[in-house]
Amino acid sequence: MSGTLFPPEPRERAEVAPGAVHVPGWLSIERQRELVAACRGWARGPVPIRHTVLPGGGVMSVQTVCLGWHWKPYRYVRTADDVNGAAVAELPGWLAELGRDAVREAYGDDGGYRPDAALVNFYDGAARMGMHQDREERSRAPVVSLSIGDSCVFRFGNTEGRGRPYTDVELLSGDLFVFGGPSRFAFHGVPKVLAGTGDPALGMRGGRLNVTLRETGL
Ligand code: MD3
Ligand code: FE
Repeated sequence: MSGTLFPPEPRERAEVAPGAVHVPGWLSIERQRELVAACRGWARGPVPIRHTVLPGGGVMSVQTVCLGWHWKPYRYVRTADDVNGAAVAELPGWLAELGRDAVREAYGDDGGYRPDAALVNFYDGAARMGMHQDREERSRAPVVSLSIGDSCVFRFGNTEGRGRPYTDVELLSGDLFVFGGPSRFAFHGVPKVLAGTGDPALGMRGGRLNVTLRETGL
């Protein structure tokens, strides 16, 4: 009974800003299920998924686990001394390859993209991510973002500050977003997760996963 009278609008590929390319529905449902299973494994360890504690004492509502390099505020390290002291898991070759495919899909050329770090973020229905820049990487290579599970509102801002102008884009399960060129240092955040919108076939029991791939240049 779903979607017959009011089928969803087809969502089209869009360059939201120079270098910021949104490709709706890039990941097949099978790929998404594989990523969910892989994220379950990474969440268990060697460094368990956790709420990052910020230097000022704040605790992020998002839960994060890293591969390749561990991100702690505000640098990349090989051992998670802010969690359990363990060495971070390697970035699997298949995931780096998926990142290269993603850049080729967005730009038509992979530009020699060789990601060496992944951040996996889990959002429950109440989690948010405030407006920030990603500037701990020493490479200017693009960031690849893959969304799985519940939809969210993604806020893509400007390079000057956290405020307007910004564009709100809905990210659905399977969407790809690549941020390169002049968009690489734009402020961005996730003001809202649309709880309960994920396909039950993903086997997630709610929430949103976001996997980002980066070249640290380290
Ligand atoms: C634009 N994650 O992990 S993904 C992050 O959905 C992060 O979990 C959000 O922001 C999430 O740092 C947003 C989209 C994204 C990721 C990195 C970017 C957009 C970006 C880096 C530069 C510009
Ligand atoms: Fe970010």
